[in-house]
Amino acid sequence: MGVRAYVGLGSNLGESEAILDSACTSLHAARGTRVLRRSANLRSAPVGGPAGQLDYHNGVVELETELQAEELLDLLQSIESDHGRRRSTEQRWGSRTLDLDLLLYGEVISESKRLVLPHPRLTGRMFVLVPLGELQPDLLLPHSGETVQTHLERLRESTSQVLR
Ligand code: A4P
Ligand code: MG
Repeated sequence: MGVRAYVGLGSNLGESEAILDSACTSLHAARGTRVLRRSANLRSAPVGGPAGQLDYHNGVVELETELQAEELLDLLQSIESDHGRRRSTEQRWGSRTLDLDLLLYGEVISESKRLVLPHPRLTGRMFVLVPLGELQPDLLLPHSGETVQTHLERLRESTSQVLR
């Protein structure tokens, strides 16, 4: 039995829906990793970053993986670059063809330079909590001990983030 992990998918450049589909296919085909479930895609206004960006398409997948967390991050970054992501020429939070964020890797908490788990902005983002809550509303987040649903309800009361 592998580790259960959750990956956030995002795109706001190019054929975003087709890119997210293709990224899921690549994840499922990768050694030691399979996609168990995928949320519906949702569209949302960009959070942060330069003005004038197009809306994002976002979703979340649930994986079972035999990879170590850092190996899974390597896989996510190689799938991003296969889909035209060019980190070196980007502005922070600028438009991108594909962003794959490792949201949760089992119950691991990590603060290493390269990998922070759970993902540091997970609980502040509607475009992550809504699709994650569709898959696993009762999942306990290891750093807070609270469920996805609880975080989602709290964020709904305080945020101005726009979902379409
Ligand atoms: N890194 C550390 N922890 C992780 C993790 N858990 N998962 C490091 C993935 N990467 C992690 O990421 C920068 C570095 O974070 C990596 O080298 C890795 O070692 P990146 O993907 O190169 O750059 P980024 O995605 O631009 O940076 P960042 O700060 O991770 O941005 P976010 O948080 O991913 O936000 N608005 C909407 N509506 N929808 C979106 O999807 N996305 C962003 C990007 C901003 N606004 C958005 C959306
Ligand atoms: Mg990212």
